[in-house]
Amino acid sequence: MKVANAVAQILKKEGVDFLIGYPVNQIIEAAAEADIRTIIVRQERTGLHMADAVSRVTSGDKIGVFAMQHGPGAENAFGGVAQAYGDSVPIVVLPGGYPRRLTNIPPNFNSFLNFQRVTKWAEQVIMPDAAPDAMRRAFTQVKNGRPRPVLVEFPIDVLREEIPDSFEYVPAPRTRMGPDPRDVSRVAEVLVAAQRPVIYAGQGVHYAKAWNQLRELAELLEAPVTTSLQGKSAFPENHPLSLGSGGRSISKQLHHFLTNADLIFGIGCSFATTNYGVTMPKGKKIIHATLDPTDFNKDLRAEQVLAGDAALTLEALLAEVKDRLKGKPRGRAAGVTKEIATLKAEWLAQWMPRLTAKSAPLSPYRVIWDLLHTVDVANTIITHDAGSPRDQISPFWESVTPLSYIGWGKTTQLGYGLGLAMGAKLAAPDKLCVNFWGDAAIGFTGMDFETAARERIPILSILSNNFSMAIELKVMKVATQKYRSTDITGNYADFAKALGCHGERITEPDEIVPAIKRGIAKTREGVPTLLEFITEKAEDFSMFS
Ligand SMILES: Cc1ncc(C[n+]2csc(CCOP(=O)(O)OP(=O)(O)O)c2C)c(N)n1
Ligand SMILES: [Mg+2]
Repeated sequence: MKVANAVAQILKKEGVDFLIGYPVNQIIEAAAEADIRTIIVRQERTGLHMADAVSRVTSGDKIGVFAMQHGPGAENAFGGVAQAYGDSVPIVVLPGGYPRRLTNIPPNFNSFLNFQRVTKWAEQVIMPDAAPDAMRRAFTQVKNGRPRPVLVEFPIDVLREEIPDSFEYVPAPRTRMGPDPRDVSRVAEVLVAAQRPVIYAGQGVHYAKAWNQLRELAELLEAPVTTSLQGKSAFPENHPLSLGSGGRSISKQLHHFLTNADLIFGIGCSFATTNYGVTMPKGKKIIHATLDPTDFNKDLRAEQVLAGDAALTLEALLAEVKDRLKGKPRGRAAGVTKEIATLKAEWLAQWMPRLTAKSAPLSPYRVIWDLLHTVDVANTIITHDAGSPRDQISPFWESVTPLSYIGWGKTTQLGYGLGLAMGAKLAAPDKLCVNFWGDAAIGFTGMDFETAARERIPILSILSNNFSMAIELKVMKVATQKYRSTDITGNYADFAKALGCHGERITEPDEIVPAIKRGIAKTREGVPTLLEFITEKAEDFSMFS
């Protein structure tokens, strides 16, 4: 058979249900021949974002796969792969390549060379017979160790060549690595001794599905829990020990507890320095438990480190901590949860005028608050976008079930949220999948509403249209005043309708909830929906420094 068909057979063996792609790449045609649903997007970036969400919302059980053509397709895909790399998402990227005789000659774009720094594994297949081995290596890398994109470039002439039908392929294994037991007991000692510990959970908890173990450890230690944006929803945010998630904007209770912590225990997180994560206060004792030792002592010095899968690490710690506590809790829970509840009530009271504002243009906070109280939160998967929408929604959206919030922002590509919501809907069709974004964000990837309509991927898109790049107002004062440089415009409800979706423009506060209900009903009928809320250029965020 042809190499392209062999690759499709391998994808099938690896459990790939759909191949997201953009022509021309012979693997797309071969996948369709092998009964793998092919989903064609309107630009490579969105397709990669969709593949990304497939991996995220399944904890990597299903690996998102994307195929594109050599040259322009590969070049245009760069952003999507870089975003997945930045946020550590395991996807398989299958670019075509120039024919072998041209592949290393400028100016031809060579994916093997150019994607090295945004993948954990990149290979170019130069011999037809090497295709199964290359795919085995790629899937082994993507299913093990730190989640990150892998890439296999297939020159177009290779894809057309034959390999024996009898080629062998066994799906790549998956394994977990656990921490050194000596480190575990040292860390347990420190955790038990801490007076005001805070647990900081990252997305490693999602990939390890270690939600129950995290909760058990928190309850055992009577310690409050926060998460990174990527880890949001790893701990129920309505739990009395929850401080809500970190991000650029955060809750008052999180700020208070971090400031007063004597120990911060990071599990499944990178502690990477970022504008879009909570900054750990200086001088705190840090314990860092994560899968990839390259994150240790990188941005923060850690007192102790534990290398391993989050589930294995938490299970080992649970046993050691239980041993030390001997069934006698320290009796801190009542005090800690009361302190959290008091601060949370104060914080929400302070924000309530914004969350329930009756003004028009609408307060974006009111839109978020009404959305939160209209959808079935436990059965919704929501994601933000770059810009103000992220910082408006992330502290106030109370996630109650694992993987119900796709948080991101190690890099912050405007327009990422649409593909994430679409990929989430593909992987979890019974969930309401929502993206919350601004009018600059829709400018990047909005055309893929046509993909949502054509492919029947009924997401609910919540747009905050303030006719502005509001988050830039502070840093573009002169350009705005002289040249209106932060102004943008559009009628996005009409735009969505023109592409075959349901679209509504909402201007009045009383109309918010009815419109959301109509939108949800439309998604149930299989129609993607865009609700365009006309909002104020809000510049207030729940920030503390
Ligand atoms: C691809 C890309 N380019 C530039 C930026 C920088 N950036 C972040 S937010 C933003 C404007 C956001 O405007 P909008 O989506 O309308 O949200 P608003 O702040 O107005 O609510 C810009 C330019 C980015 N995040 N991504
Ligand atoms: Mg805007």
